[in-house]
Amino acid sequence: MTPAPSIPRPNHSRASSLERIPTYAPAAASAIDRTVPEPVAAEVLEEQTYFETNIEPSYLPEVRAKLRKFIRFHTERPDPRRIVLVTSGGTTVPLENNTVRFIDNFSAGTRGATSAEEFVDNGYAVVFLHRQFSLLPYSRHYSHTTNCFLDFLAVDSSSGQVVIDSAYQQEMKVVYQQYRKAMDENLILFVPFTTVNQYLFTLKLVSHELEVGAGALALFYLAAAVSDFFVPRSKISEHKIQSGSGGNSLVLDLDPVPKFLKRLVENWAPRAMIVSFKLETDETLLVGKARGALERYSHQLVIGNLLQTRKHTVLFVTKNDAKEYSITEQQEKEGVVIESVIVPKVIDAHSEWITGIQQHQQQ
Ligand code: 9Z3
Repeated sequence: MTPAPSIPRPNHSRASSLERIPTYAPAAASAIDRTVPEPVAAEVLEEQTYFETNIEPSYLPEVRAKLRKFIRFHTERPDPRRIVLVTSGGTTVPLENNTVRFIDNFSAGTRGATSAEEFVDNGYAVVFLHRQFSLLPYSRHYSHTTNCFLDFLAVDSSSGQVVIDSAYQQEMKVVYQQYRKAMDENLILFVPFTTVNQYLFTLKLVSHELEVGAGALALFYLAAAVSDFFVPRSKISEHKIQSGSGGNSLVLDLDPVPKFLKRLVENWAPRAMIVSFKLETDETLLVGKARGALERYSHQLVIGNLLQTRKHTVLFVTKNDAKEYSITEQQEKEGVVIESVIVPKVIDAHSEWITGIQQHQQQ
């Protein structure tokens, strides 16, 4: 995607105030470091237990109906479109049923939202399964406190009307036109989640619908930061945990979230190409962990990234290969995003995957 030209923001904007302090990226010493081995993949029994004992979100039938319509719209045309499921943002783990408190993670949804734009730019339709209120394709340029949209406005002295500041006209025009085209051509279906339970139920639903409706034309691009531990329905407190109830401490007893990737690959969407992301903070662990995930879940590609460098460097790990891709500091300053490198490479792999499946079907 052609990056919108980046224009230096004036000093008086909110973007240059304390809001720019990256409180979302804590000091490395306090960041996660998962040296423990990869948990085992969930099998059929874990799947049954999970989906029978945890509650299905009530809005799921509505998602199913919209999704079917969207998939049909893109596949039942003379030149069927490929469809990518992009998952984006972090899942929460509620500590109470009437949720006051929950566990969250750092993910802002930048990877997912930016990648969705790149996929649209390359002719894909996108099911954007995202954490509600995290970054969205296109509007990400003007949302959240680090890029407050009010800073892009000005009052026109002759008409007295609020207008886009002349310094940002060109940049905003490019983004707006891309946004308008994507919306007018029905290229993105926005599907929200907040909790890890909502995410898992919706992922299973979308997988099934894409398998049936799109087969190998479907691509899974799993960039969401999914919680590793949660409070299952059998253990969750109904009401707000009282501050005095546990004496001087609150002890949380969390269960591991089942790893459904193997079920997705083997059973939910066996004809689709599956790409997962692997996040680490220790560089020395990244290749081994990514390879471990690939072997355990037997999908096609793991994109490894480090918390500290994820905006400019990623590692593509396949069965026989590990290849690093980066953008330079200068490119980053000029507004080039690493997703403009990642997405075309993933699309090439998807093309090969489709050819492979077609050849297999002809045999
Ligand atoms: C990623 O690794 C994403 O690239 C990020 C993007 C979450 C780092 P942001 O939203 O960050 O742009 O701020 N996603 C996968 C993270 C993850 O939890 N993967 C699981 C794991 O590493 C496997 S599914 O075990």
